[in-house]
Order: sequence, then C-alpha cells, then structure tokens
Amino acid sequence: MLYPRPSETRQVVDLSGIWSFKLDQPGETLSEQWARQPLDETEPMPVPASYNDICQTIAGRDHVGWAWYEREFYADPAWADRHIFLRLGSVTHHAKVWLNGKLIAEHKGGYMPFGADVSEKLIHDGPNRLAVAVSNILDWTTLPPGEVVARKNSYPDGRSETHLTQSYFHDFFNYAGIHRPVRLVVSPKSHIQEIATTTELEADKGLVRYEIEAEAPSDAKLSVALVDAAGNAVARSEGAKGALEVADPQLWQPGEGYLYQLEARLSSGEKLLDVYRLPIGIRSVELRGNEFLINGKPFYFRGFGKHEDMDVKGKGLDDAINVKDFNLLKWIGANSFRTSHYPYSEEIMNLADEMGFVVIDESPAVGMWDKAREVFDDGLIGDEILQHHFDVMEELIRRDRNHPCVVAWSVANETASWEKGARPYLEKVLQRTRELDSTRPITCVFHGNPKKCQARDLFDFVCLNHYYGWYEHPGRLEVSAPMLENCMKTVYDNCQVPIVMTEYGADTIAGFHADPPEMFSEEYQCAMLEEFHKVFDKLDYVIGEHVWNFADFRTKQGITRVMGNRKGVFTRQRQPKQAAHLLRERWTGKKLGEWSG
Ligand code: GCB
Repeated sequence: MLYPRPSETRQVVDLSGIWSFKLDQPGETLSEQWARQPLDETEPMPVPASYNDICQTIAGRDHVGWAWYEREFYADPAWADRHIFLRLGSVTHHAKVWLNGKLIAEHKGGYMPFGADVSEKLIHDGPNRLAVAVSNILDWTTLPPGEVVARKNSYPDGRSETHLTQSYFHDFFNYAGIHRPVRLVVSPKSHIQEIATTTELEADKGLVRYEIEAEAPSDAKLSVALVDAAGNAVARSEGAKGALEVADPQLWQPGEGYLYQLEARLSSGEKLLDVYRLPIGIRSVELRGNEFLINGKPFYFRGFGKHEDMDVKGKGLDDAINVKDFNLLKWIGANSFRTSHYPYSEEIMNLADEMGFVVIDESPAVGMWDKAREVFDDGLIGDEILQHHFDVMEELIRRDRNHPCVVAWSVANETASWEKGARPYLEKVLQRTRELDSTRPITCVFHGNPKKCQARDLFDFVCLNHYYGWYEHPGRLEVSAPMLENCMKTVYDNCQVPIVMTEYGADTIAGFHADPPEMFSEEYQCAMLEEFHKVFDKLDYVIGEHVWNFADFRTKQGITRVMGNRKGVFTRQRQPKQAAHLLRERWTGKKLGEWSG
C-alpha cells in the first residue's frame, strides 16, 4: 500500500485533530447502533494517540473491548470525479469504520494501514460523519496473542464483583486507539495503485527493477524516471514493468541515506493522468559466510531494540519524539535498530531511509509462549493464528518492501521455540515470507535454553535475546560473559550462521548509584553491558549488538516492573543514563566531556 504523498495530481487531506470519543461496554460487545447517529456524551480525544493515558480514569486506562471515535469533515465538490481513499495509518488492534452510517472497512491487526475507496460514498453538500470503533482485545487468533480473563474480587463483607482484564504474554502496555494519521488520499480516477521495487549492484552499475499497478484505461501509458537528489533524471523507462540502469550510482549506505525518486507518470495521449514519486535507495544486501554485507561491505549492527512509546501519547505517532530519537541514535553512534515488537509507523521508516539507519523489520508476533503451558504443542497456536501471521507478513512486506533501510525481516520475537510444534509453524511462516520477498535475509528472535531450541537453524541469521546477570543469575555479573559465550558457541555450532544479539540489558532507575555495582543502579547497567561486549568482541560470527532498550517504556503493572520497564539507556523522557555515555564511547570513541557532535 503506497504511502500517501501529494503531487501535482494528488492531494492528501489529514483528518488528525480532536475527535469525539466514547468507551463502549467492557467485553466483546459492540453497540453498532452508535454508528447510525452521532455519539452522545462524548469526550474529546486526540488522533493520533493512544487513549489509555489520556482518559483520566482507571476504567479508560484499563478498558477491555471497543471504544468509539467520531468526527465530521467536508468533501470538496470538486472531488466528485476524483478517486478518494480513506486511509487509516493504524488502529490497534481491530477496527470497524462507518461513513455516514454505513460500514465501509474492517481490519484486524494493530500496526498496519488499511482503508476503503469512498469515492461514491461521500456527501458533497454537507458534513460527512466518520465513526471508527476500536477494539483492544487480544486472543489466540491475534498477533500478539492474549486472553481476556474475568477476575472475581470477593470482599470480607460478602460482596463480590467481576472485572474483565486483558492478559498477554508480551512486555509492553497494550495501548489502544487510532495510533497513526487518518487521511483522505484524493487522486485522479485513473491512478497509480502500487509500486514494487528492488535494487541490485553490478560492478559500477545500479539496477532498479520496478513493477507498477495502475487503475487506468487500456490505452494509458506508464513512464518512469529515476531522479537524483539534484533533480536530474538519471535513467528512464516505459511500461508497467521494467528496469532502470544507473551508471556509477550514489549508493544508499548506513549513515548516508542517499535517496533517488522513482517518478512514475501515468498518461493517456498527451494528457497527464497521475504522478507518484517514490523515494528509493540503491543498495544491496547479502549474507556471505559469517558476514552481513551492505553494498558488498561487512556491516556490524550497533543500536537498539526500541518501542513506539512515550508519556501521555502512548503509541500515537509523534514526529517530535521520532526526530528526537533519530538524533539520539546519531549522537550515541548507533547505525541500526529493530522494530521490536511490531511494525513501526511509516513516518519512522521514512526517517530511517533519509537518515541512513539500518532496520530489522519485525512482525507483531511477540509473546507466543507461556511459562505455564505449551502453546504450540497444546494447540493454543493453531491454523487461525498461522493464517493471520501470513496476512501480517504480507501486509508488512507490501508496505515496507521499497524502503532501503529495511535489510531483513524478523518473523517473530521469542516464541516457545523449545516446543516441537514451533518448528513446523516457523518453517511455514518463513516459507511464506520468502515467497513474498526473496531479496532480503529472514530471521527470527530466540530466547530460552540454547540447547533446546527446535527452529533457529531454519533462518538466514539468528537473533538472540539473553539476560545473563539479570533474569538468569541476578546480581552475578561474573557469570554474564562465560554464560553468554557458552550460549553463543552452542548456537553457532548448531546453525553455522551469524548471530545478532538483539536484546541484552538491565533495569536501571536513573539516579540510582552503587559501587560496587548493584542491580537497578546505573553502574550495574554499565557493568553488565561491558561483560556482554567482551564476548561480542571475541567471536567473529557475532555481527551485531542491539541493547535492550533504547528508552524506558510502559508495561502492564506487576511486581517486576517499576512504573514500566527500565532497561532504557535513555529515560522515557529521552535523557541519557550513564550507560548512554558508555555506549557512545564504545560506538563513536567520544568521551563524556565531548559534548557536541
Ligand atoms: C525480552 C522481550 C522484551 C522484554 C525484555 C525484558 O526478552 O523480548 O519484550 O521487554 O525481555 O526486559 O524483559
């Protein structure tokens, strides 16, 4: 699904702002009649944002079930002969959308754009009423999975009451709402619908292959130009499918996000029908032996697992926080990140392209394991969730395939990979992903006892999460390095593919200090990272280090979380802990006193 970009033939109308909001009854009910007339007794709610921390009540924060959003907008009468697509950047996790009382779209999955053609459904001489119902329910058919549990409170005086709660097996708060912008994409009736590109390098030539889908009359023609950053067309082609050859191309590289624009023009005779400009970067990605090559050069991943997470807005798109995060990534000397544990906004992916950050793009398959049960082998994970997993991989790849920043797909984070059923399941997801994109390496993130894993040898490279000195052997820094080394050797001996350490770290409360280092202090976080670094520096098949986590983030409440997960190297407000200086020195050579740059 193409990102909405204005051009001389296209307009994008942003419907962000304050909408009317109302919670439905807790549970799985949906008062559909609320879509037929304007909602009453509403409260104001910003879009995009999660509603949880904005509602000033426990009922709002912890709501389980549907919530309603509504707003009015006007359609320009000049749009009567245009193609109008209503596009929702993401609604978490289920959405139903009504326009003027009619159901026009439904979507399952909280991190992907979707929408509907509303060209014939708009009113041009009065307000249009848009209602969006959002459900945050997770079960064993969704990704991530979860369970709605009725919890009974019984009191000494004999009273009792039941609360519905959402349980889930992943470690970030189940924020819900309209998280990304809602837009009207106004384009000509004959228009470009999809563009898929791949790039290759051959000696000193760059090759950009493209395929375009358009809704257009049969005599319509497509012409394509590749335009460099100075505005010069460096290659041209005709037709819906073709290849553009660029002599001596300026490559997209880590740290230097050079972008060309692939300018696609749809015309009929002399008449220009539509223009779409797609930013693309020319680069190659390849695994060779123990090396991850970008443009033929070995690449070592330095960076973080992140989250879309911030005060008040939760998971709502925020350009200010996103740009700040990229500036912090640059400051600390990171060159990459993983979209742990779900696809991030298209706006973040665009920034990564522009700023030259390398991305491991992850699906929302997280928390597919449970301490108390077998999830694959006892049939909790079955065909329905597998089909949904195929769907989200397809949606993700269709959305992100043109981003040069994406160098690998991660199909899941931490499944019950020790169960027998994990292997056939992950094998199918891997196969489907490979069918969708054969140009990028595919990985999966593993945890747990390295000797018991059933599936990691399937993947092109392995991602590992381990917390030796934290969850395993808490407080015992001396075991971190030997245990990690042993684990990595076991994995490598079994798979013979390179390893990225995608999670290591320690909860740290900014301002807590202890020497000798003690858990939760800034010193302990630094010491633990250093123990891990000794091992990475020793083993040549380790091709990357992603610290967990970039910043502190919100989780459900629990006795192991102090107002959220505190493994951030930055606080939730994006201020550095001591570990940020340690990493900056490791990754850039700059010391604490060197403030700028
Ligand atoms: C993990 C998970 C991540 C958690 C982290 C932790 O292994 O992948 O989602 O937040 O551990 O801090 O426990």
